[in-house]
Amino acid sequence: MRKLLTAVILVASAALVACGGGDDDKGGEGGTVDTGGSGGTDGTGGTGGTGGTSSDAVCGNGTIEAPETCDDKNTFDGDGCSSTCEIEGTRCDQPVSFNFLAGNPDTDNFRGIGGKLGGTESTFQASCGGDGAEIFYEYEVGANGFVDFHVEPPGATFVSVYTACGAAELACQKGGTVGMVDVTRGQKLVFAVDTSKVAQEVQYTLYIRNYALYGEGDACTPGTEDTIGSCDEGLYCATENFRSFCKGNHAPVITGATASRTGADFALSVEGADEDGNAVGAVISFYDAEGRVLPIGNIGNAAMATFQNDVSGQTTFNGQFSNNGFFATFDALDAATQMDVSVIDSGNVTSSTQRIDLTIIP
Ligand SMILES: [Ca+2]
Ligand SMILES: [Ca+2]
Ligand SMILES: [Ca+2]
Ligand SMILES: [Ca+2]
Repeated sequence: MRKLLTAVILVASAALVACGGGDDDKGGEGGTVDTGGSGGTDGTGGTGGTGGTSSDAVCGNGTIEAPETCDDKNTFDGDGCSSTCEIEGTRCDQPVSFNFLAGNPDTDNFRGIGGKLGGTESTFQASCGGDGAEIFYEYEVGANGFVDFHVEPPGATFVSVYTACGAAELACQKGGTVGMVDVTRGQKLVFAVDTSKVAQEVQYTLYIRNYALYGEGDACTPGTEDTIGSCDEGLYCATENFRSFCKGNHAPVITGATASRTGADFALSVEGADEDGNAVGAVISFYDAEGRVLPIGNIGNAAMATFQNDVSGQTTFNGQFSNNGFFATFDALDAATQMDVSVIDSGNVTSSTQRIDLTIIP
C-alpha cells in the first residue's frame, strides 16, 4: 500500500512538470502511464504534454482495476488471487495453496477443491497428457506417509505432481485415476491440473489425501497430534499407562487348534502365543475332502473369526470362536472336512497357517 501511494504522488508531481512552456515548433511529449509528459523547451509555441495517467488500482477493494487481473477483497497470497491482485495458479512459480483453500487439510481425509480450466495458453504438458491450459497448486504435507490424489472428471483432465517447479515428474494421472507418492511431513509438492481441451471450459475437482503412517514410539491415539490410530506396517498400536503408541510387533504362533461342526453350529479353539499379547482372532478357510477350497458365502475363500473371549495382553492364549447356525448360513461349506487356520494380531501380522481337520460331531 505504501508503495502504491508513493507511486501516485510521484506521478502527480511529474504531471505538474509536464505543463511547462513548449518549444516553438514542438510541443512537449505526452506522458506515459507511469510518468508525466515532459514540457517543451524554449519559447512559448508548443503546448506541454499532458500528464500521464496512473493506475490508482487498489488491490483488495473488490473491484478489478487495471492492471489487476482479479480482486478478491484481500491481500493474501495462495487463495487464487495474489496479494498484488494477479490471478494465481496459471504459472508454476505462482501456485494456488491447496492447504489454504481446503482449510488446512488434516491427514487421512480426502479434501477436494474445485476450479475451472479454460484458457488458451498451455505452458506445460505432463507425461500423461495436457494440451490445454493448466492450474498449479502447492500442497504442504501434514504427516509422514504417503499422499494419494486424483482429479475429476475423467476424460478431460490430468494431474501431475512434482517436488518443485521444473523438477522431475513424480507421477501423472489421467482424470479419475488415483496416484500415490511417498512423502515426509512439511514437504511441499506442486500439483499441475491440466486439460486436453483448448479454450473450452472444464470444471474440475482436485482431491488430495495424506495418509499418515506412524513409526515406532509415535502416538497413535485418535485425537492427539496424530489423527488416526494406525501405525506403520509391522507395528501395532499398543496402550500402556493411558498412552497409546506404535510398537514393534511380532507374529503370533499357533501351538494347537481344533474345529468342530455340530449340526449347523461351528466351534473353533486356537491355542497360541504372541510376544506382544495382541492376538485378536483367526483367519479361516474351508476345504472339501479333495482339498478344494470352498467359498464362504460372498465373503470369499477366507473369513475372520474374532476371538470371543478377550485374549488381549496374553502372551499365551486360548482363543475361542463359535457360531450357531454357521453351516446353515453358508451352504457351500456342507462338504467341508478340513480347514486352514492362522492367527492374526492387531498389527495385521499373521502366524503361519495350519491345516486341521474339521471334526464332524453327529
Ligand atoms: Ca482492486
Ligand atoms: Ca487473495
Ligand atoms: Ca497444458
Ligand atoms: Ca503380535
